[in-house]
Amino acid sequence: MERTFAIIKPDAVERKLAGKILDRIESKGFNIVGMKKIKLTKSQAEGFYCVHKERPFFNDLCAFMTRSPVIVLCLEKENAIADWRTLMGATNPANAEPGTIRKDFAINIEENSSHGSDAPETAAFEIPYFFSALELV
Ligand code: 3AN
Repeated sequence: MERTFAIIKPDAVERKLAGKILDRIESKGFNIVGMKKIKLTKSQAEGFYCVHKERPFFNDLCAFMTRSPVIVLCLEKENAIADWRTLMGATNPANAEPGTIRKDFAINIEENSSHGSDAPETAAFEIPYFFSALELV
């Protein structure tokens, strides 16, 4: 079994798409081992996205991620990291496969409805950034 970290981003929570996204997650066989709704502070968003701090979209991305609540998740299944990225689709919804979350729900490359760890090392940073061991059940 593998664990990954996921976010239902502000654009999706605002449009009340959380239930539809959670339904897709459970329908694909993921166990939700951690879940909470939080409103990120600026410093929390900047710390989470620190790998992108030199990118031109960094400030806009942090402003977007802090404008309203998100739902953070720890998901578990075999091959969870790759399978969650497949279910999300490409970063830019214009390039996402039909039937993916980003194709169906995302607004644009920034407001793209969901986040997922891209590698085991990323998941190992991102999961404990938001969850204590006691919150993963
Ligand atoms: P992914 O979320 O698919 O792993 P990353 O890690 O490259 O993509 O980017 C992190 C987040 O930064 C994306 N989910 C998206 O919200 C935003 N982002 C990425 N590339 C751009 C871009 N060219 N312009 C605006 N925002 C972007």
